[in-house]
Amino acid sequence: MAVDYSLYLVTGRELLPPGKDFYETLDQALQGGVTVVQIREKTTDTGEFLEICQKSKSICDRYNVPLFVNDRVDIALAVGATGVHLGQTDMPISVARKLLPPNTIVGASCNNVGEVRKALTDGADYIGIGAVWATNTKALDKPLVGVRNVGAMLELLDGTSVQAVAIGGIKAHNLLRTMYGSVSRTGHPLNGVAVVSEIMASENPKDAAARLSNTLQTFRSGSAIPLALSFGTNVSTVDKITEQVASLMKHMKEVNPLVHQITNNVAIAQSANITISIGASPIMATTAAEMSDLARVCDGLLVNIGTLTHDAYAGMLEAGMMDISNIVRSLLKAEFWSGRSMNTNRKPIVFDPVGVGATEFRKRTVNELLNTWQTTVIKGNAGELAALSGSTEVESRGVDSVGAGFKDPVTFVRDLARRERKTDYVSDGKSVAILNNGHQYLGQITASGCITGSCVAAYCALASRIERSERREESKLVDGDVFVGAISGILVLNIAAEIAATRGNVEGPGTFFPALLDELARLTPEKVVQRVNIHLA
Ligand code: 3NM
Ligand code: MG
Repeated sequence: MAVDYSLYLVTGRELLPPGKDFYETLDQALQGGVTVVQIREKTTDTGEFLEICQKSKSICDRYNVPLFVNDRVDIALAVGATGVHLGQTDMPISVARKLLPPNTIVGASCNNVGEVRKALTDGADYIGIGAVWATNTKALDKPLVGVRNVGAMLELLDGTSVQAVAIGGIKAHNLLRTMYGSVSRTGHPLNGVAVVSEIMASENPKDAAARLSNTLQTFRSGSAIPLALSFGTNVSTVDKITEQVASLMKHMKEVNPLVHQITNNVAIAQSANITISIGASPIMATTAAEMSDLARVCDGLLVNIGTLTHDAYAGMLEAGMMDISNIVRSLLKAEFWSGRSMNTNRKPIVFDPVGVGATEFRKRTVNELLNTWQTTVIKGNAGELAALSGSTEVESRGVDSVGAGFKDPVTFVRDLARRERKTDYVSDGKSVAILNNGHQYLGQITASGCITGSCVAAYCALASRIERSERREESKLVDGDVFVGAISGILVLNIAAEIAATRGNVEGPGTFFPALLDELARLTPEKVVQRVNIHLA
């Protein structure tokens, strides 16, 4: 029997809300779109476990949905289950195979690449990869996998027919991140996700299942994008990009987006000043306790890890979570009710992993942040992007990238963007825009990378504000185009730098910075159109 692993319900009777009946919950979950059910009982006696499986099987049969049994090969055999799921300390796969009828599906829990290799050797039909996120449903005795580490496990399944689901803490609000973030370098996606509490603990299991099922369809259709921002951009030519950049610029001062920036001590004042100069408003708050309030009023978030402290890190985690859950929740709600064009309340997160290669603490922190929320744009120098993607091609010294850079930056950036599903400097995973404006003085002042991040965040915030306003038509933007937003931020800064550097009174980096503020404040779309130097790869 071919099993559809898309939405895999693992039962947990102990999680039912008070007064809820198990079988009714199961039935409703199936109505909502669960595609496979595993009965999991950890403390139930054999007789009762058997009875639960028999009754559950007759319900699943009505929906033509296969039933698997956790751990107990004898019970699977007794009820004629389609499959069994075996943990690492359960019966070995080879022994279970001998006992079970041929064609019984056998799944294995895997926490790391070693366990995946073993499951392949032992002949598992599918693997459950977990725990991907933190969960209270099961006491975990192994480290969290983290969404960014799922891909390396999936890659081992290339060329086999072994299926894979992720498990652990998967909820409606992190499902898109789970799916996009898990795709391997080779393009191998998850076949589905397994959940316990998101459905079992719900007052309305049918809706809970339907929400997950809809989100999976959205992922598979490729139509929606983690934040419904940017991917699938229609930008095809340099002229079109330039036109959109100019259009965004025209709106900046009147829209005046509020850009929340958690940035480093070196850059705070520069970033705030630059943000004002380009026509946006900065707020530079770092404390976790104020993040939920800020997420409501701000139009975009910049997270820059330049002088990372434990406090700032707590704020970053919290801020991103707030944003992401607002965004994804509204996306899902709208998606649920009214199809595709529901892009309300989307807020971009721009992430600047400054010096990520420099210390273990930064590496760990960045990994954790990227395992927690979905950023919209990653901005980094070559060394940072290399460290982020595990490449050793470019090295960093402290926060600076050294050497000649990537041999093939276009391919590198496109691949990274595809894997992380973010816009980059500047790629959406399809097009790569190569921006050639700028001036060497930018490299001679501190925080020029950080202020680039501020400009990118401001323009992404603007793009997402415009996209959900009545200015949309006139702006000529395609859906919430953060690809163009990112390009605009970089272009505006680099072109203002070119103009500032050639002013008569600018003699070097010291006089350059105030001139840069001046030129940013009076930069016009016309000047940008005149000087723009982009090509597409
Ligand atoms: N197995 P929830 S995590 C049953 O890591 C189970 O193998 C896990 O529950 C593993 O969806 C887990 O409520 C519990 O977080 C998942
Ligand atoms: Mg077990």
